[in-house]
Amino acid sequence: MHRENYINVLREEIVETVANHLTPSALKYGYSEIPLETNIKWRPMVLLIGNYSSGKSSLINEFLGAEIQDTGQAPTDDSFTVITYDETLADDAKIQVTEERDGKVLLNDPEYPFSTLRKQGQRFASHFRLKKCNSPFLKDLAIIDTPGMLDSITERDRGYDYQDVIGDLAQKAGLVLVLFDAHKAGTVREAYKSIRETLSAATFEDRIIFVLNRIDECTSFNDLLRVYGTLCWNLSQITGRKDIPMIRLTYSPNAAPKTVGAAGFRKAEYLPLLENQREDLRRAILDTPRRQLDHLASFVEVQGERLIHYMEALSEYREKRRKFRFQKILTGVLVSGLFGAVTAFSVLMLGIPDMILMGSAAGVGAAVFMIFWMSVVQKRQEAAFHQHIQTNIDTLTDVEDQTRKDSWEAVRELVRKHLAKGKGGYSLFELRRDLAILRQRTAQASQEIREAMGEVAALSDDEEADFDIPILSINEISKPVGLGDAYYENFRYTI
Ligand SMILES: Nc1nc2c(ncn2[C@@H]2O[C@H](COP(=O)(O)OP(=O)(O)OP(=O)(O)O)[C@@H](O)[C@H]2O)c(=O)[nH]1
Ligand SMILES: [Mg+2]
Repeated sequence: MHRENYINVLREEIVETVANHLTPSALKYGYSEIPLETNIKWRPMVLLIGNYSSGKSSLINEFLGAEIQDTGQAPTDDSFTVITYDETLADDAKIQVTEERDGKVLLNDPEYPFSTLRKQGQRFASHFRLKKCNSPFLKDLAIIDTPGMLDSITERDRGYDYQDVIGDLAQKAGLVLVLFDAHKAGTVREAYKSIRETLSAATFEDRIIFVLNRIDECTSFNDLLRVYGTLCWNLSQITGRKDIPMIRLTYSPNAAPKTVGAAGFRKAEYLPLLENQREDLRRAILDTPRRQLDHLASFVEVQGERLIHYMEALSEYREKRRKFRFQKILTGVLVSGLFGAVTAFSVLMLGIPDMILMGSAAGVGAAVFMIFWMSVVQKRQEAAFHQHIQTNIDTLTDVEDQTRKDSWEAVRELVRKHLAKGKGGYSLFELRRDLAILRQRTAQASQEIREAMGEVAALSDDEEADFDIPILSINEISKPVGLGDAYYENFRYTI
């Protein structure tokens, strides 16, 4: 089996591992409302964002080898288009759009990872679509073209939360290309917000590539340097980084003559020197499936770590609550006993020295007091305890090192929210058992994934990989022990 296939099989197996071994506990204990694999289950995605008319659609057409997306000088396309592979046509068929589906299908079909965007409403659904295309470029990935960013537009004009959608898609994407054009190297407002806030929250620096596009339109090499300098300055201001992020310089040869006018078009002499940049960009895009494997491997480790930390905190809460309850009940029993004794003594003081009567009075007195204790005092104390823990949530965990600090930071609010909601419908015993299983499975999965990743790194492009299916032996354990059939049948996904 070749490297690409090995990567694909491994990707599917990592997703399966998440679905089988992390998701059941994540859903059961309220760590997540949707299956954890929702964002990673589909093919690797490359997201293109950027100013309007920065040449996003033209560059996509360039890579796909056909006019798949509409292009034009004015803000042309106000839709999000997911372009994916269609393998049904013969290899030598002309590259074309083979099927189009509208947003509603895309948002509701569980095959696709876009159900999280349903909350954006009707306006968004009508600006979201899928195109299938037989370009070989798409064999192992999908591309998402987006509406150009503008200065004047507001959320109300768009009718959905544009930044939220970009953030959601960036989170799912293995690579995000941020395009600027030579005319608008000073960034527009929406682009500023996307880079400064949305992308930094949704993805990682190493998944973002900045591209200065349409460089053929610079009038001279000097002009190109000025534009490049302006963009570097703007980007360092936006990102707040001292080092300048790597910027690829490119253009779409097929679009270029159209804009300048075939007669007036003269290929600038610096362009041939920069052709390799588009090739680098093409390679970076095609490398997304492999890069995404790294992301998936760390996804399993990070989510595993966080989920374990989350469940540990819940377990600590239950443990504390059990001790507290036991102490208070014991106090109740002692006080009730005392109350019974006082009742018996009162009977004696009334001048009735009858042992049976005194004993009955003590029993009734103690029982009445205990009922009062359990129904009033105990309840109040438990409510106060519950409240106390929520305001002192950090007492539920030790954060002995930076990794633990980071994972606690990520789950602290989730724990608080979960406790605020109430009971949870599981026992401490179950929680501990599931936690022990999860610890063991996460360790095994991380170890096996690391070994398989080592295998990928050692393989060259045309080398045959020698391996058994499944690559990860953890997938032979298909259902987590302890979360049995009843759990799967009774559980309702709350997407
Ligand atoms: N000279 C030149 N023109 C380009 C290049 N890329 C795109 N164009 C032209 O610029 C215009 C806008 O290109 P699009 O690809 O539609 O840009 P976009 O970023 O998709 O625009 P929106 O979808 O409206 O945000 C079109 O007229 C293209 O022909 C390029 O590299 N060089
Ligand atoms: Mg476009």
